[in-house]
Amino acid sequence: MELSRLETIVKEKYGREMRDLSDAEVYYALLAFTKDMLKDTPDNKGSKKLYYISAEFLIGKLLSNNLINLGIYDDVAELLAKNGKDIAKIEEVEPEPSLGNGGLGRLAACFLDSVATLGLEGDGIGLNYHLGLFRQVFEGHKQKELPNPWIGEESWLTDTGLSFQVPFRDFTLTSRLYDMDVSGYGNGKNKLHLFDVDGVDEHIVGEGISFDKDDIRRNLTLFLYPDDSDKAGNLLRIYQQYFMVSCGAQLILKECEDNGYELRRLHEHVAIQINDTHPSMVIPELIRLLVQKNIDFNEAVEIVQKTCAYTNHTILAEALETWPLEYLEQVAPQIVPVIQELDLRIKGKYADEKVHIIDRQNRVHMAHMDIHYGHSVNGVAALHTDILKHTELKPFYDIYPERFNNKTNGITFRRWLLHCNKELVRWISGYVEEDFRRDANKLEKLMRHIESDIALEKLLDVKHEKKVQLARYLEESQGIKLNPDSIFDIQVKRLHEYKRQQMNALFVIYKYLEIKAGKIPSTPITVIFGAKAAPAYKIAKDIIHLILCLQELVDNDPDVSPYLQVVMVENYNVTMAEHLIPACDISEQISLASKEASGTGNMKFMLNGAVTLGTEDGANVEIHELVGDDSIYIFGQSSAQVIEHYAKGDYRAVDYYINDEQIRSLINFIISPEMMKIGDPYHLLQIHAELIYKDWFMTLLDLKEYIAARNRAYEDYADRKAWSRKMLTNIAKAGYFSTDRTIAEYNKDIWHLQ
Ligand code: B1H
Repeated sequence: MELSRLETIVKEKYGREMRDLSDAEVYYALLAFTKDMLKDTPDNKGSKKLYYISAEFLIGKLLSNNLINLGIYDDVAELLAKNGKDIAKIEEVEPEPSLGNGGLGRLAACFLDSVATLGLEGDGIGLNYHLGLFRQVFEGHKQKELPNPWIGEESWLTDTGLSFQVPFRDFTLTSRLYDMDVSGYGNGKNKLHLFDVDGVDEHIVGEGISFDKDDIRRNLTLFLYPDDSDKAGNLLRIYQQYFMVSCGAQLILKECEDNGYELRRLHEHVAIQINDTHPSMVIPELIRLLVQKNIDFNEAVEIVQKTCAYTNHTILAEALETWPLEYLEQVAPQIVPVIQELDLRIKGKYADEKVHIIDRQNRVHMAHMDIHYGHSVNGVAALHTDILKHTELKPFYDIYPERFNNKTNGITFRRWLLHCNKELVRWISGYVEEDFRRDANKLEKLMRHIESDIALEKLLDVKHEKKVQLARYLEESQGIKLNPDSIFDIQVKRLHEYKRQQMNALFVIYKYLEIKAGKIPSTPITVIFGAKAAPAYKIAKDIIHLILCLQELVDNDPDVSPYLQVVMVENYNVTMAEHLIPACDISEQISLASKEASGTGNMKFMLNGAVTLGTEDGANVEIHELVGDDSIYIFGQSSAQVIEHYAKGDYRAVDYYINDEQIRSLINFIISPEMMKIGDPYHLLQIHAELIYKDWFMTLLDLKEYIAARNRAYEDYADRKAWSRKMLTNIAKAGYFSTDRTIAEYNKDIWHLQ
């Protein structure tokens, strides 16, 4: 069978037997073998094709994902074992592509997996960042950023030889297209198209991740989200975005023409999903290109409108892109008249300035262009879509109610269950006869076993085994020792004030002081953080500093360390998530209500039997509805209350600080002598002042309720049987959050493929 091909590759490549190869050699043989297998997998084909354009695709390592989807993982693992090789060790050799920063990019990757799995024809379009986001290291309790090169001599990328000319004001760049195959689970394949430029030069990177931002020919595809705190950074982002969409638009039109389709009928053969506003310029660019191909402007607008749809992922003001028209003029002047004309048509129709594309300051509101000139706008969880309709984008909803729709996010169960938690899969298989691998809703059948002592005990055993495995992994990879008999309480996600890692840190201080005062927890507690902070986001970096100082404080305090441990893992990424999530007991989803559009980590944790401690925000609301009050810990003010606080401006952190002795003591501990001895007084004072005088994301609003809810969860944890019922309920109800469901909905309501 096919596996003999692997043995042939090994012989040809190395002239030795597999058992005599190093793990790295075996990995590269497997890479070649899997690429070969993918070549023989049929392409998904339909009369209409999806293009998912996104600045990020956080795909993670691909070897085991592809082997699972090709249906040969077990056979390969067995063959390796026969040759004395451990597939888990071999997977470690693969560098993780660093093409995303968080949920938005990981969602795009899960989507590609489900689109392929459902047999739909749909490709991703993005950029081939050579050095990724950045690699995080800790030095002196601080985050330091380093380049994260991930493209080796041999990789999943294939040079297609295809290139396009991208005209900028001052020069033209020739792109080069690299493709990766995207396998579907037991189905055909699609592609991820990553555009690049030949001239990009990694040697221009100096100290850390600094480089000459003006040298576009050599820096264009170096990094994802280069620092945009100055004008050069803003221009570079626009260069990247325009480069991505111009290449994408040219590819789409080329494929359409190659298929013999008329460009006038583009919308019958193509659906374009605009992932947040980073690819929004695809709208004017497509119109420009269609006009160049002799289609009348009005008709071009209509065609593009019927082709494009926009997903909104956030209501945070700073993430809603508006570009000065003058900057667009400097980078790609050819699309400016198109945008101006699109805007004029809106201004002619609507007096309300809130819906204009170009505002009085001559800034272009990218989302506004997407909404007016696309046919669909979706939010990513029920609550988020409601907020878009009735608050953030209300003036647009009033004009186009039929365009607004919700698509609650999901996760691919191939990676987040089949790959990362084989022990749990084995346990599920013992209780669910139906094919839950293909239909995630079948997990619901687990509920029949909610009273089965033996099922529950075995479930606890699985969790314990995953905790032991995590402990081993962290010890080997980062030298961190964990106690697998403690509660694993985990918050991993990008660092942002609205996600409130600082509130979690205040709980750690609370627990530390409580233990110091002699109140010992019934079960020891391990609090795990993982988060990268945007390099220019000072407060986020101060929060990391605070957590790392707490880690050291607790570690070195023999009164406390037997009962409490704080760990911040370095360089949190997809691979780390795959180790952490299956081992988690309590999943921290504590964003300020209304601010987390959906969250997808919450779904991964739930699927792996963790119990959520969270606010009624994003998809937590839907998790709560599914599992019921007994299998989740909900606390804090509602999104409606929070939105009202912002409207009235009546939240004052300093009032909480003055009026509540407990809150005051927790905050003041940040600048206590013991903390100042460990940390950098400047940064500790910064975060201390921030929490008292600014606290834009209302940490103190929910702090007391948070402490109470978290303590309740810890107490409940001691009743192992009752806790395991909560775990089982979470796993059983997670089926809704499969991206197979999300993608089926996108297809039914927006794309209409096949
Ligand atoms: C999400 C972003 C994002 N929403 C701009 N918006 C960025 C916007 O550096 N930038 O320019 C980076 C990221 N990311 C996330 O999307 C939401 O916060 C999550 O709640 C959501 O689950 C995820 C996927 O929809």
